[in-house]
Amino acid sequence: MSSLLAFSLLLGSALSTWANPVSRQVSYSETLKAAAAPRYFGAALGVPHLLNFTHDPLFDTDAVLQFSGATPENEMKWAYIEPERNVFNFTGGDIVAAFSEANNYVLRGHNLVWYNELAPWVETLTGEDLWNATVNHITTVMTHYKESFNLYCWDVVNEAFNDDGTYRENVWYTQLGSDYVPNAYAVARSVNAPLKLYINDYNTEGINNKSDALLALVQSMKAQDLVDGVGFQCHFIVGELPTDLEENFARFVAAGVEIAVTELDIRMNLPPSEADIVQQAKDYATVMNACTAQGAACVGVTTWGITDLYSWVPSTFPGTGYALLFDDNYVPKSAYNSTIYALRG
Ligand code: 9MR
Repeated sequence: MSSLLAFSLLLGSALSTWANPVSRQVSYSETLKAAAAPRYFGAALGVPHLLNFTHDPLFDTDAVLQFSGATPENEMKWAYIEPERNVFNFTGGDIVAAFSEANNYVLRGHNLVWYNELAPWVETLTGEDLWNATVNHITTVMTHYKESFNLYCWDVVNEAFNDDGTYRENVWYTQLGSDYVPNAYAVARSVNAPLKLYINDYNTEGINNKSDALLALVQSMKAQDLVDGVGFQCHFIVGELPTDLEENFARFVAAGVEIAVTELDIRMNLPPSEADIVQQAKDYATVMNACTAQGAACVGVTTWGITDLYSWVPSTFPGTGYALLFDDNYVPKSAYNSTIYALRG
């Protein structure tokens, strides 16, 4: 059997399992998605994770039923989707999108223009050639997903700024100057006008030089009808949340855009201490409260994964983890209860 056929069969059986979740091992009296409604409550999902769902004896389909949103953790990034110039591979992104549709999730497109996980060939381009390749990428990817799936939004430019509020010196900034940002949004708008266009970043959750720069850019792009939403990633350390989260979210809402918490996790040193577990529950509630305080303008929350088992945190920050709402065995934590409590108001 060809590996492609084997993969298709695996995908086929996986999709039918996802569409008809049957093996319920834990029953919850409440769900994140019910508490969050009318907002969505999403999770980053990766293909390795999704494929494990059907084989992993620990997998509990009720975890899937906790959520109402998804972001592909990596599968729609440039390096995966256009690894060679004009050679597009939508396989991974389509798996996440199909899973998302089968479960009626709100699906966020992530992302179109990012310095990281960028196909190496892009970094060799200059001037107009780089811009043409970027227009082709945005247009082809957005057109594919417009025709095949029902996305809620796209992160068009991801992580454009340095912490001091200057532009990050990625290949686009170096070659094309800061206009690459609004120009990329203009292309995205021309491909799919009704779709929400987001700008997404980290360390912009509190009021600081970086969020000041982001706000100024958002105000300018909003005046040109180029941007609809701002994603606050919220990769936090327990006990170290910005104290002005709510105030900062509010100034973006005042600029006329919607906002979303897009990549939430709150890490701690391992093994977790009782004090950190309690603090984490408070911190998750703080994030929920900062969102709900914005009313309808905060449209949803996404955690960067479901279970700690598949979190990016331990490999990136060795010695830390326990950052999500479900532990390695899909057991919900104190933070799960505090999240629901806060969302319920
Ligand atoms: O969780 C993602 C990890 O698996 C990847 O190796 C990494 C690089 O592509 O990206 C991680 O997700 C990032 C997200 O796409 C953008 N914001 C920061 C996230 C954590 O690094």
